Formats: sequence, C-alpha cells, structure tokens
Amino acid sequence: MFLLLALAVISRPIAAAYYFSQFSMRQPDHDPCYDNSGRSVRCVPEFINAAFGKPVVASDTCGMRGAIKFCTTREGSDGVIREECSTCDADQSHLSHPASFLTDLNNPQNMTCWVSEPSLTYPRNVSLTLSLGKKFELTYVSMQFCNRLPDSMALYKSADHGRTWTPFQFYSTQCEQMYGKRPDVKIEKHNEQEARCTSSHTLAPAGNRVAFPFLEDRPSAISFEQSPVLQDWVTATDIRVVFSRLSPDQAELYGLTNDVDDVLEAANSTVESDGKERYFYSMGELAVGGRCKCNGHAARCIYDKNGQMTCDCKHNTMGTDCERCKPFHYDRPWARATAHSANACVACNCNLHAKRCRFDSELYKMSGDRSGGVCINCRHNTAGRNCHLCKPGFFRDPTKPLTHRKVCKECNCHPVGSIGSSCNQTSGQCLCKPGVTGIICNKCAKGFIQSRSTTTPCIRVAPLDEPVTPTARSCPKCRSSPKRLNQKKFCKRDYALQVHVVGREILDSGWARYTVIVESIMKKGIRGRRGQIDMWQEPHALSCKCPRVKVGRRYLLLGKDDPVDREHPGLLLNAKSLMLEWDEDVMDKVLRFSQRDRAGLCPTGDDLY
Ligand SMILES: *[C@@H]1O[C@H](CO)[C@@H](O)[C@H](O)[C@H]1NC(C)=O
Ligand SMILES: *[C@@H]1O[C@H](CO)[C@@H](O)[C@H](O)[C@H]1NC(C)=O
Ligand SMILES: *[C@@H]1O[C@H](CO)[C@@H](O)[C@H](O)[C@H]1NC(C)=O
Ligand SMILES: *[C@@H]1O[C@H](CO)[C@@H](O)[C@H](O)[C@H]1NC(C)=O
Ligand SMILES: [Ca+2]
Repeated sequence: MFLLLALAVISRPIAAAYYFSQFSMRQPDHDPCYDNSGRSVRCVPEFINAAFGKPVVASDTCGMRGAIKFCTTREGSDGVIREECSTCDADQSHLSHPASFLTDLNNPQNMTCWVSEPSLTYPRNVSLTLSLGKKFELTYVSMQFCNRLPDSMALYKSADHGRTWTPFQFYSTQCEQMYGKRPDVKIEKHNEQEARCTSSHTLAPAGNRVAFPFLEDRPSAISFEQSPVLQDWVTATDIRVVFSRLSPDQAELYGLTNDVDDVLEAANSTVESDGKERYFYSMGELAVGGRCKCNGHAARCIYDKNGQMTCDCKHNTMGTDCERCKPFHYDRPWARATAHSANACVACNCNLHAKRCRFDSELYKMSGDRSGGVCINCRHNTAGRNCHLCKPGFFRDPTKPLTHRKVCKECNCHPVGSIGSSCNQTSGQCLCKPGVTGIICNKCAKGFIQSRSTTTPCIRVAPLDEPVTPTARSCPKCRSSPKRLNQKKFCKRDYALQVHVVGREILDSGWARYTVIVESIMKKGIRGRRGQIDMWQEPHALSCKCPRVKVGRRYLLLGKDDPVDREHPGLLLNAKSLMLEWDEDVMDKVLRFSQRDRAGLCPTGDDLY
C-alpha cells in the first residue's frame, strides 16, 4: 500500500496531490485495530497530505520589509510570453502572499501562492520550514511552483521537532558544484539513509511541480515493515526546503547566470534595480504524503486536550506515537505491529494483588518469549512474580480463588513448638521441633510429654520400668520427696493424708492423672476427705519423677490448699507438695507432729522446708 502510493505519485503527481489534500479525523465504523473476533491486528492511520493546514515559516516573504513590486511571465493563449507585474502588500500582519498559502486548500484554478522577497542578492538561500506537529512516516514531498522551478534546492528533515536536521533530498542541475554530491547515486543496503541529489529537469519537463519519493529505489522498501533503518529514514516531524538558485531560464532572462564560475562575478555585478522585481521564488503548494506514525497501533491521529496531535493508541500502547506500553502492560516488550503480528502490549498477571509490574528480559527469554512481567508490591500477603504464592508466614486457603483478598492465611505457628514462623504453603503445616506435633506445633507427640524447656518443649517419656536418669539441668534436686520429715514441714502444709495410689494415666497434654484412695486424714485442709480422688502431676515433674509415684504404693501426702485448677481438679502435686512412702516410722512421726500442731506448738518462720 505504502509503496504503491509512492509510485502513483511519480506517474501521476498532480492527481495524487488532490487526492490527499484533506486531513481526515473521521472515526471508522469498525475499529480496524481489532479483527471480528476481537484479536489485535496491525492498524495504520489514513494516507494523507500531512502538510495540509500545518504552519510553514518562511525565512523571507514578499512585502515583509514594505510594499514591493514583483513580476511574473505568463504564456498567453496566443503563445506569446508576457510579463505581468503586481505589488506585495506592505501590511506586516496581513501579507498578501504569506507562507500559509503553501498548505491551504489547493485550488488549481485559482492557486494561492507564497512569494519570497524579490532581491538581487545572488545566489540567495530562502528557506521554508514546515512543522507537522508530530512524527509522520513520509512517502513523498511534492511542490507546485507558481513561476518556474528553481534550479537548486535542498530538503532536510527533523525527527525531533527541529532540534536536529538531516539532509533528505537535493535537487540541482549541478549536484556536485552546489551540494558536493554525485547526481542520482545508486542506493544500496549500506547507504539506505543517504540523501540523493536528483538532476533537475529530468523530472516532469512540462510541469511546474516536483515530487520526491523517499522509498523509491531503496532496497528495503519491499520489506519496509521489517526495516528499522527505512522506518527511521522516512520518519519526520518537520520538513525544511532551502532554495539556493533560480531556474536557469529565469536567471538567463534577467541577465544572471547559474554557471558556478560566473556566480561570484555576478554577485559583484551591479545589475540595474529594474531587474530586481523579477527575481524571487514562488510556490503554490507544499504537500507531504504520509501517515501519522503510530507504529501499527492506531488507526487515526487526534488532537489531545493541549492541542497536541497524538495517535489514538490501541493494543494497550500509549505515547504520541504509541511507542510504549501502557502502565501495568509489561508482560511482553513493546514492539511495532507487523502484518504478521500486532505485538499488542499485554497486562501483567498479578491475580489482582498488585497495581504495578516491570518487565524482566531474562525471565522473558526463559519463558520462550511468552511472559516477562514481574509484579511489584504484591498485597494481601501474597508473593511471587505473579503474586501467585503466599508470603512467608502465610499459606494458601484452598477454598478461595487465587484472586481473593483473603487467599493467604496466617500460619500462626506456635512460638515455642515450631521452628520459624513459616508453614507449608498448601497444607499450612508449621515446621515443628522434635517431639512436637499439631498443625501449628502446639502439642506433644505420642510418647512425648511437655517440659519447661523452650528448646525441647516436648521430651520423650521413659518407659515405666526403665530407670530414669534425668540430667541435672532439666531436673533440679527434688524437694518434694525428702528423706526425713520434721515438725516445721508438717506445720507449714495445709493437709496431711495417707493415700493409696491405685491407677495412673498420661494425658495428651503430658500431665499424669493418678487415681488415689485417701485412707486416713492427719490434717484436713480444704480438700481432705476420705475416698477416691484424682491426683495430678505436671509433665516436667513427671519426667523428672519429682516426686516418684508408683501405682500400688501407699504414701504420706502433704500439701498446701492451692487455688482450684479447673483442668486438674483434685489434689495437685507441685513444688510445695511433700510425698513420702508410707511406713511405720513415718506413721509414728506424723502422729506426733499432728498432736503438736493441734496443740498449737508449731514453730514460726516463713521457710516451707
Ligand atoms: C481567486 O481567489 C481570490 C482570493 O482567494 C478571489 O478573490 C478570486 O475571486 C478568485 N478567483 C477565481 C477566478 O476564482
Ligand atoms: C545555502 O544553502 C546551502 C544548502 O542548504 C548551504 O550549503 C549554504 O551554506 C547556504 N548558503 C548561505 C549563504 O546560507
Ligand atoms: C567583488 O567586489 C569586491 C569589492 O567591491 C572586490 O574586492 C572583489 O575582488 C570582487 N570579486 C570579484 C570576483 O570580482
Ligand atoms: C506441603 O504439603 C503438601 C501436602 O500436604 C505436600 O505434598 C508437600 O510436599 C509439602 N511441601 C513441602 C515443601 O513440604
Ligand atoms: Ca496554495
């Protein structure tokens, strides 16, 4: 399409200029950036005359220094060439032949023409600078003159709004002398960005129009979409035309010469002032055929709210030229659309847990060019490049979809029973210390009992008939089973009972529950009553055998009236308990101590022992 139009311009330049003289802002009925099934496809804005209505700045315009006469020759219907003269208006704010006439609506029956200031300075550069307002991809520049074609001119383009300029095209009867360029050089792969110099007058001999196609005879033109070099070559925001010499016949007519050797002399020569009004450039239309550059991601260009021309970007792209991906659409690298692939930008997959992401080229390569997005700041306790995992200390709730705000639940690992605060991502199982069990590591495993240690909170229960050798560190000296009993120890306790241990059970919590029969009461306390009662021993005391309690034996049990423990109702073996195996000797002592106690002969002092 691009290429065919370029060729059409060469064969039928005038027709092409009419055809593309309007800038279309019409919204297409069907968005051409998507096919019928909604898939992204390459789309391009219409081919237009990009210059139409755009501002042109002339270095020099007739009348800008005051009213001045100018004359043109015109061939009459009788074939006789006659000279017609008129005056440029002096009004500075309303020139009669302004540069805006170059890009107005072109009516060939009544052409509006820009005219430069008539002058005898020779040769004289006059420049025209056209601003397109944004990047376009150009196919040709065409110029229609109101008098004769100039002999020499140079075209420059800028792709950065006039900051830098590069030669685009030269045109001269004397390319080498004027521009130091060999005429009509062959363009090959290695010099595809070279500006050619066209020997003038080999083009359109009759017309007063010249057109320069920019892709013609450039080898990559047939594969334009795959050629960044040529895409760059035809990209412009501004075009500048610099006229350097009049047409040879015009020069000749006025006694000037284009012969380079004569130029300096001519410049010095004092041509009579009555020739001045015949020496100027005049042009009726400056047309630029091309498309608004949107890199295949927009079907039209629009004006934004700041009056800036910009692509109406689709395919999740953005920017004046759709030259980058929209925020959060960084799963694939930006690329120009081709006929083969629209290369639409793709949103990152963050499962609704992140608002930002970045592109990672390594991950993209590893995925086989499929996905390179990495989510930034995953919320809702999620983690991973797609926020598809739970962060440490949390695990996946299988009943909720991955996008749910509460998909990650806290592990809640027990601070003592677990190693670290992380748990299995799927099951929620915390990592337990040896001997510890439970999903959050809050229980001792079977065969283990609770200890006071935080490093080994559960320790193995020794089999009943196995002698216990607790270490000095974990089992301090046991004061609950003294060798001897004295009056003071007896007096400090609230109760003194003769008990017969008839059963024992170790609970999951590690506690031991003994079934005892209270056979006689030497001191009553609150709980002292005859009959069967539970007696409790906490896990650490049990493991340290402090005191050692054997089923089937009888004991003297002394203790304090501690507050009721709801979970362990009955008698509680604790640090204040005393337990001695029952025998005759103990029985004698206890009877004596209890008589003295009742008689109010207890010694005073705070020490229990
Ligand atoms: C040509 O245009 C000028 C100004 O635009 C107008 O005054 C004039 O009448 C037009 N002449 C013809 C023949 O259309
Ligand atoms: C005139 O234009 C030509 C081509 O753009 C340039 O090489 C030359 O230096 C210019 N001369 C003057 C006097 O500006
Ligand atoms: C042009 O005129 C100047 C002074 O008027 C003179 O110095 C110079 O040599 C002249 N150049 C030529 C090529 O005649
Ligand atoms: C987590 O638990 C699941 C199921 O219980 C198990 O298949 C998986 O191996 C566990 N993962 C780790 C890292 O232990
Ligand atoms: Ca015009």
